[in-house]
Amino acid sequence: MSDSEEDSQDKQLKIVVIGDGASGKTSLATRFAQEAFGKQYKQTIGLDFFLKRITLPGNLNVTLQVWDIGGQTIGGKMLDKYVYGAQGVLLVYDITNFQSFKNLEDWYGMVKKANEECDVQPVVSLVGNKIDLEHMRTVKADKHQRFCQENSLISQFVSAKSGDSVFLAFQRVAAEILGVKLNKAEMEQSQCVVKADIVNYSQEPVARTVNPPRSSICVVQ
Ligand code: G3D
Ligand code: MG
Repeated sequence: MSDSEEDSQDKQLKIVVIGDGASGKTSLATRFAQEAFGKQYKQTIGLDFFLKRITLPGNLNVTLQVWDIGGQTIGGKMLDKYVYGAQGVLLVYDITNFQSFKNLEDWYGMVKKANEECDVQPVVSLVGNKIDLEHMRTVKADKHQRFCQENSLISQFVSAKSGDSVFLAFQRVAAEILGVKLNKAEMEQSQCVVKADIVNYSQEPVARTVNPPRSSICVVQ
């Protein structure tokens, strides 16, 4: 089988990163996309999603369509359109900001509501970000764990700044969606980077569109 034939068989999964402003969503997405932290991605106004290909055990190539909700807040007009049809959701909070954790109940409620007509609810992971600031933690780990247990969420702690467990956070969600089991060695397996698409909407995306048209392309490496 040729490379192009293999490419065309890639599964594509929509993963949405949501949570309070300043919890680190953009930093997390940047880190995952570019293995970098900071500036570059922030300057890209109107980014809706990028694509990144990863390989799961069994040589299963998966392309993740990662959506960053930008500056939208709960109750935002377009939010349900971003979240609709997501197979995976990263619910992100800042471990040094208790309010960002508290607000996750609302964010999670919104996710469930936006997908209530879908046959399958998305795989959801609770992501405590900024673990490089452990000394400033205000959200106790047992509160995090309880929220996970009560709602059957995948529990993860990451640092977008240091890069700690960021790749794993996305990989675990993709694996769970596809029913693939990861062992420790596999979790550390190398990743393959593909092109990222940057989409700018001049108006609202059409409701219930998972693959909107692309207006420009940038290469993530
Ligand atoms: P958002 O997209 O959720 O709104 P951002 O959040 O990614 O813009 O991040 C908000 C601030 O938190 C940024 O700081 C960013 O650098 C910082 N940040 C994000 N992730 C981490 C992390 O893992 N550790 C630490 N220490 N800081 C993080 P500024 O100062 O640029 O506003
Ligand atoms: Mg942001």
